[in-house]
Amino acid sequence: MHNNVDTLFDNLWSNYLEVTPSAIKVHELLGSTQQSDVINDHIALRTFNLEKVGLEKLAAHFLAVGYKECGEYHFEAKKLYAKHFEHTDPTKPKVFISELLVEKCSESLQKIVKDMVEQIDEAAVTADNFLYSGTHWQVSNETYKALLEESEYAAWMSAWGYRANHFTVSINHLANFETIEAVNASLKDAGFELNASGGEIKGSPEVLLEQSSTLADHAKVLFSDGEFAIPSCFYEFALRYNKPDGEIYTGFVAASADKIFESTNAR
Ligand code: OOG
Ligand code: NI
Repeated sequence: MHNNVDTLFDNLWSNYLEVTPSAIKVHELLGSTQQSDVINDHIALRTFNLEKVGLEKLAAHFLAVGYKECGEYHFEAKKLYAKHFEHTDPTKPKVFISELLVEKCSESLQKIVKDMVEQIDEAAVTADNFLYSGTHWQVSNETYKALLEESEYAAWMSAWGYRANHFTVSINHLANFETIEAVNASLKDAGFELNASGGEIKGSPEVLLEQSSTLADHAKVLFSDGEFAIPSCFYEFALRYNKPDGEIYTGFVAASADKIFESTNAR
């Protein structure tokens, strides 16, 4: 396990950039040419709720570097469960980890996912690099497409595995933008496509969090039956509001998160 939180995020970031080249353009556009100028509100990771690789196995890597569990979320229709984690240092990104509730899925999906997870070496799960280790299996594009029919989340996992599926710019910390509307307008002017599921802006000042996101980049995956470009990872934007007690809201909003998941859907 990592003992340094910054090294962990640096490694997650470079791994994310490998399949999300537009993230560099996003930073340039929002007034930065250096990664360190943009404060990330949070990152997100995905997994399956199987014993070997469940949410808690991913969380252990963050607990080891000073994170605490802070909230939980249910997504009935997508068959997902999630928790979020915060560091004692509030300038460190929050972490959102979800897992697919495999037993709620079809027999055929269960078999594919169990076959994938069986191929992971038990020791790999606690190794330093697990959270940015990608896939530990190879599926065919046929299998990917079959998963896509039932669960976009499962299909994404089969192709990309363990990596940050997005980073999130904290709009609160941007020097040149005050509103999420202004951020979205600037992204669209620059040619980015936004995730419009549930509207371009998810949430509101009333729920203390507004979010938007780009549609995932496309990147090539070497499947067992050939190379195909499919949706990889995306960038999110978050603006947080103060609670009545004057403290900033640090949680997530399930109804909004439900739509953010769709940022990896095919265009
Ligand atoms: C996570 C989606 C939820 C948020 O900020 O609400 C989320 C995912 O796509 O894995 O990131
Ligand atoms: Ni997010």
